[in-house]
Amino acid sequence: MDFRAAKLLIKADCIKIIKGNSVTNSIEHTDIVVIGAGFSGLYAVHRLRKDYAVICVEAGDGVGGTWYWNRYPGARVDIESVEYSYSFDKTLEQEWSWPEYFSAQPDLERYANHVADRFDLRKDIRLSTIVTRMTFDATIDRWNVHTSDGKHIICKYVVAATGSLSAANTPPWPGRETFKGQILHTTEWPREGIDFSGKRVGQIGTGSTGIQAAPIIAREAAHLTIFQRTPAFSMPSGNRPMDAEHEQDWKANYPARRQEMLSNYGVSLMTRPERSAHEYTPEEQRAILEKGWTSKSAFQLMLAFNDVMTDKAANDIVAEFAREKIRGIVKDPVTAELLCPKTYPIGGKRLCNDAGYYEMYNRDNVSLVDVATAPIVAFTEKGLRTADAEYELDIIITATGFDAVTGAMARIAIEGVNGQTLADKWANGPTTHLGFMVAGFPNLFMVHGPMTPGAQAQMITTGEWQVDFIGRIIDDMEQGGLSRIDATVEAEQRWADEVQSVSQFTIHRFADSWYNGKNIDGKKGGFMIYVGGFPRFAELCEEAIQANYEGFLRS
Ligand code: N01
Repeated sequence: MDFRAAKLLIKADCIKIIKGNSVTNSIEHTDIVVIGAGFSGLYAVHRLRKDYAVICVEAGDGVGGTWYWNRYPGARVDIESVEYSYSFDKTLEQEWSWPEYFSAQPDLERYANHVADRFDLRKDIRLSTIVTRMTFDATIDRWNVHTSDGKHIICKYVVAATGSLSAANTPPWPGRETFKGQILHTTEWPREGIDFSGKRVGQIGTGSTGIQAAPIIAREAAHLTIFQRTPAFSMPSGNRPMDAEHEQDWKANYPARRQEMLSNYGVSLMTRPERSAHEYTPEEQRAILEKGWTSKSAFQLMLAFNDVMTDKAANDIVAEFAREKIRGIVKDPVTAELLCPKTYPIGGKRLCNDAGYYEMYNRDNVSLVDVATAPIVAFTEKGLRTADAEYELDIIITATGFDAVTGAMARIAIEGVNGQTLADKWANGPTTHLGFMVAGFPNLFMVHGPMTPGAQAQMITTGEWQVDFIGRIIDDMEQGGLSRIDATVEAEQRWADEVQSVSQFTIHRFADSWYNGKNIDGKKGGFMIYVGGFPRFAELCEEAIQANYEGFLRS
């Protein structure tokens, strides 16, 4: 029997999977709710809508997710745009042109809007709407989804494309309301921009975001004070206008390149090293590192030797090279030394990319304040107070990152079977099966969820892969006439063991970062990113499905 014809007539035959939305007693019914219209959410709408009715709920008043919210000055991707783009439509690949190698936020947002229009996705997307609460009704295997506009949607599946870097981390210092100036978080930047001219600006945070924003703000502001807790390693981004030959080369070779990306970290065209750092003389090491530094390929430095990420001694060689670069660029030796990371390995936190970040410290209107030794304690009427001084400011920018990976999901009141909430279940750290499902929360799938490769792989391409994988699971459910899929607690434990064990082989374990939740005071849990590589991740997912849905319970 055609599976669409056989679509479920399950426990409550009034609520069957329907290929089409309906409304009864002001409750809407649909097959799938997708949360988030970022790049993965947009593709989920496109992919799943082919066979099912879909409602996508998006908090922003536009599409693009990360590239909608993060419109701070300098926001730019650190993976080549020809790669960091959708693969699902061959015509789209050919018709779209990126003006630069590493696109800036406006171009990425423009691309997201183009895709939404081109594939007519908007009709199924509800903008400016937040999912506030979700409860699973185990008697009918349906999710009740409540949204900020007072709507109640009943659906069979939820696909959460909520993003792993979407819930802002706003440090909880007292006195925020007393500050007479303006406080901005980089991920909630006003569309109309900010005029920094003549202003005394303070920026807290020197991660990827802060490092991109600061040089641009410094050019405009009267004075920029950077409050740094931990210095980051950063290398020149190598951004430049796109050249026609490079674009044509990609367009002619997309199928093979996309394949190559999936057998890698979602990126191709990186020269993979074959030899250990220890196989080279210091002079040879230096020559290789110089080449990496000027490679114009964001992370080539980390690929100088095959053991940079696994051997502390090899890593130290690269880290010292990067510190020498900082000392060579920054003229004031005290500032240069403060900017040199010494407490964790290079690559232990995600390597940053910049356009003139270190050079910026040679400007007269920029100063660096070390808030590791004298932490920020409060906002004041005039600015910020640290343990040993007060700084007068007109604008304070918090480039303080995210309650990453779990934050967006844990902030929604999600109640699974037996009334347990997801926030409670994850109170001591996230648990998932293959990063897609959480035991006790049936029919709920996550894209780029906790314990997937996340930002350790290229998010658009691997996001498409994950959406397709979820689509396959749903198709199998429908073809099999099933109503519920859940993960087992044992499978969650096995996956947690796998995630922890692969992380022990890498130097990530020596760094506190959003990868392990240690960027936020009191956040519990271990390593939240799968660093065993995307190919192995995909292989393990495939194996679970092939082994009759090992680790899943289907009924
Ligand atoms: O966030 P972060 P981000 N007092 O967590 C500091 C992606 N991304 O938004 O290191 C003082 O890295 C914090 O200090 P510390 C990319 O995956 C990509 O910059 O915790 N300081 C740190 O300096 C990236 O990894 C791109 O000691 C405080 C900063 O705030 C991820 O997003 C661009 C503090 C936060 O750095 C996150 O980057 C931008 C406190 N209480 C982002 N709390 C590209 O594609 C926090 N900090 C290029």
